[in-house]
Amino acid sequence: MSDCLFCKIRDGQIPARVVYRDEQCLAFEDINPQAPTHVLFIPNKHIATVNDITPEDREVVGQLFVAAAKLARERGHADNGYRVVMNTQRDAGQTVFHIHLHLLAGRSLHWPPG
Ligand code: DGP
Repeated sequence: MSDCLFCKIRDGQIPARVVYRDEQCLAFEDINPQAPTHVLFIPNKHIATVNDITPEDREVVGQLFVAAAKLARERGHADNGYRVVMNTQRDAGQTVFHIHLHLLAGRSLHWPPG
């Protein structure tokens, strides 16, 4: 997947402000933050959309949530709250086709999102 932007960030070919890394996933600051905390959690494995997640991806997808909750706790967002969201395909606004869990926090978040 040499054309994938997030694979290039994973491989260090494109710079990003990395805030977390483990054997299964990587997290970095969103380039266009929509909240005081806006971090993207990606699996190291290239998975294009939620539609492409298979049963064998259960662990790595679960790890995205474990890592996001850990960072949210570390940044003091656990009590006030935060949002984790994975946009899927065009109508949801997915623009990068390597799944990523958005962690948004640090302000009051509206529901439903636009
Ligand atoms: P989505 O719309 O759900 O596909 O979110 C893609 C996010 O990726 C969007 O919030 C902006 C972010 N993004 C796009 N290009 C870059 C980049 O080169 N670096 C970083 N750090 N984030 C990016």
